Amino acid sequence: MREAGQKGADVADHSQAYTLLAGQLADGGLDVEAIKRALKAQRVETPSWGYSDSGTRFKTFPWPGAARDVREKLADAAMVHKLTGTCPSVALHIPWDMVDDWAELKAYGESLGVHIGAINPNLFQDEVYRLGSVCHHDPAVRRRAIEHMLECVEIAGVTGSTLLSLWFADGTNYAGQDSLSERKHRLLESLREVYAAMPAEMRMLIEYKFFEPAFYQTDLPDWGTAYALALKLGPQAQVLVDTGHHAQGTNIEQIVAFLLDEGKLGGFHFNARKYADDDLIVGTVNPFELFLIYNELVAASEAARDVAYMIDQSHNIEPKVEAMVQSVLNVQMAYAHALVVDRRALAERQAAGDVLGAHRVLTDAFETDVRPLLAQVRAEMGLHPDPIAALKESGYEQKVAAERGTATGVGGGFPTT
Ligand code: RM4
Ligand code: MN
Ligand code: MN
Repeated sequence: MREAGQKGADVADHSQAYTLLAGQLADGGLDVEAIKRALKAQRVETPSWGYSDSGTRFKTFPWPGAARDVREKLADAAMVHKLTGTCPSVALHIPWDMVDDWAELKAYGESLGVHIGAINPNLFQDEVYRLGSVCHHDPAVRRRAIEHMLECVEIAGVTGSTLLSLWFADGTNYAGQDSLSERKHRLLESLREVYAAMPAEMRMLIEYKFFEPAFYQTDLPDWGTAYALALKLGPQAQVLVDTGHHAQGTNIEQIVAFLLDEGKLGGFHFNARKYADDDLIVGTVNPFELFLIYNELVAASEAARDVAYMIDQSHNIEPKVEAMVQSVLNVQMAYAHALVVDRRALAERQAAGDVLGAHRVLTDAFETDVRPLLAQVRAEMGLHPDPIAALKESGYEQKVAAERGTATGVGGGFPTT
């Protein structure tokens, strides 16, 4: 029996709907074959940390079959890639995913059909980082942070990763706690040393976040700060936009447009921030915003060629593999909507000063039901037109639940006594 709400992606009826849609798009002057080629070439990297048990400072609810180590995370990521055809790489977090033999892990991933993507150093969980890492007043702590990043550059060399993805928890909680300008100098000086150690093909992605864990001041609070740093460091340094790291109401697509135009948009961390910053599935609350971001990326064309698309989510109350597949589908949906924007009409309406006419070109695209197009693309890629249904039919979740079991005593960040 067909589940309610799944009709648009139904295997049996998508071809008819696709034929109708393809005709309409072609009549509107769009090249449907080119749109399908673009969708088939879309890539989204999934994060190792999205497959394991994670929670909040209140509670971590263990999920049956959640990945317990990096090999199981790679296996889950490979399953997501098998279902979507879009996710051949996996971001790692060091030391969460630390192994002795990186060449062996790389080969293991490849045997499953995935490769290792961005390397994310962890600069916030060691005891010494209580007052920060690269901005810390003590040079010995900064040294430790720098050495860890250099170690990550080396790991990336062995795994074949070309992205060093940096997020710092650095900041202060009280006015006067530390010198704001000195912290700025320490940050730049530390990053310069890491930048100098990177091979030519590697890029440093600098992530910003406007609050948390420090609440008075954050050393990298916004895109402008990250951009200024990237400019000083050089062409291999770029900005990473995490969609969850802005104040409510921020116009993220404008930031995207600016950075793209300056050649400084390195990549994305996709998620939805209704929760706090990066725990909810991208596109679940604000699909229009995600569409507008993709609209800028499609409009930028070649200038968006090297942008890295990554998911940064920690799933707390939902099935992890299904959550990741859903995230990828939402990103594909945003891209498909952006690809059906009538760009000629948009330019015409803009040139005519037609405020609402131009706006309607965008809403027309956003309101187009592109599900038959995506189903057709998947069918042409040899995939199930409905990856969620395929996941459920595969029995994968039951299989890993039986094999891996359910963790006990995962707790949460608050003391229990
Ligand atoms: C941060 C940021 C980083 C992520 C950490 C765990 O808020 O989004 O990208 O790695 O959380
Ligand atoms: Mn992030
Ligand atoms: Mn975050």
